[in-house]
Amino acid sequence: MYRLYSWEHSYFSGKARAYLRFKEHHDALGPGFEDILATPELLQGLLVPKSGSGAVPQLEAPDGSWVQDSSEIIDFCEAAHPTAPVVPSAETAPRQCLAAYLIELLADEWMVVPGFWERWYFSENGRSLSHRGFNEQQWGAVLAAGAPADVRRNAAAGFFEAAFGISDTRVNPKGVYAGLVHLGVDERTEAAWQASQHRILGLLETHFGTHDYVFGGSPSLADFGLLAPLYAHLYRDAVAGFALRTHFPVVCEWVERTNGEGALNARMYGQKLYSLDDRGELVARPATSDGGEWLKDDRIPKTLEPLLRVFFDEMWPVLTDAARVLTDYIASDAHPPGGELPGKTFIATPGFENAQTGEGALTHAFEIGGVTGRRMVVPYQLWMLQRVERALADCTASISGRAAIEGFLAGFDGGAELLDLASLLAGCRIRKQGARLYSEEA
Ligand SMILES: N[C@@H](CCC(=O)N[C@@H](CS)C(=O)NCC(=O)O)C(=O)O
Repeated sequence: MYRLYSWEHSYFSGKARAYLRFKEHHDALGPGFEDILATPELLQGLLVPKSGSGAVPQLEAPDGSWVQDSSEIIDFCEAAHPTAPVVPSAETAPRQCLAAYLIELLADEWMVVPGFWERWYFSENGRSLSHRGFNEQQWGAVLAAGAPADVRRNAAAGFFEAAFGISDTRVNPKGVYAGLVHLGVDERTEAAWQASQHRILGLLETHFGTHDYVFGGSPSLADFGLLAPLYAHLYRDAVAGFALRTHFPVVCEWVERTNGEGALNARMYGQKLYSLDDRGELVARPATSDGGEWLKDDRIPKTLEPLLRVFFDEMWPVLTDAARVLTDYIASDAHPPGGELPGKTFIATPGFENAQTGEGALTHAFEIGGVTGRRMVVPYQLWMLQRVERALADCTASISGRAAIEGFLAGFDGGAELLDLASLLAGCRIRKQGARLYSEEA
């Protein structure tokens, strides 16, 4: 069997787990998978020695290979198990294919900021709305798995103090609180990040009002990507979860449907709804919208376009600037040819703190919602853009594909720039080995 090492409360674990459940549901995952709680004992005694990294999720394949990150887990399994694909075909559905990768990137590396912020903001001392107790419970479930509840909760409370300095987060940010600053969240920008999240949730509430998944009646890479912020942080965490259920109930339904567990009301892939015929016999039909399938003829629903517009409005300018900063860094004396680059999403990578914090060589000014801030460059995002570049090459390989993509991208300010990803990435190509990133030698 595959073994997924994960945590319930982990952003990227929710994405990988829901994907694996979908494949398993379709009998498309060979021997299937076991979801294994990645306790500290397993992290230190197994994951770090085997893969060199203690990040979750990680997948151990039946052949003994170890795979991370979540995008590679999906790529690895899609290559090994092509039945019930989650990426629309580059040949027959190029627009849906490209959109899937862009939405994955937006969800993984842009929506992560406000999702991460909500978890830790509402765990700080003195918040009138606080889910600190819930957060201790969910972390304790990993840190002291199987111990009595009070021991679990105390283990997390002690960890939050030791690792994150939770009683002094604003003056002396440590751990996750330092990570938020590295990602460009501070008292000036936090409302703008939250507004970005609300903008996206509002768009999704409308979209999922008509279509049960991003491209119709069956999930795709785009849905699993969106589940990363939406499941562990925005649906499960108590303060964000209350707000989500109250203001975005249709998005909540989609979370249950995409997570693929306990979703009878929400309906999910493979489920049937029944009517009665003249003789009172059950007559089945697909329970999800659009006949239970992706929309035909490479159709991008109108309600999805504004979500892609968020990508081009908010994230694309930051990515293009980050590519330039990384290009300069790689060309500088600070970086040996082919040398290692920072690899973490949530926080400056140990060893790169000088470059990724303050005014360091791997930081840059950015704007969100009209407010400017400063944040670290995350080379992993440029690695994800290389994925987009590969998809784009496949999607535009035919004359008709190229025409479809050019027409599609012309609908977004800055969209046409994506066609020239090769120039943008020329000086900052990245080689990924497990969790570690290196510059590609020219
Ligand atoms: N980009 C990665 C991120 C993995 C990641 O950052 N995981 C977090 C939890 S959601 C983690 O394990 N952080 C602790 C660490 O990096 O040591 C993915 O797609 O899987």
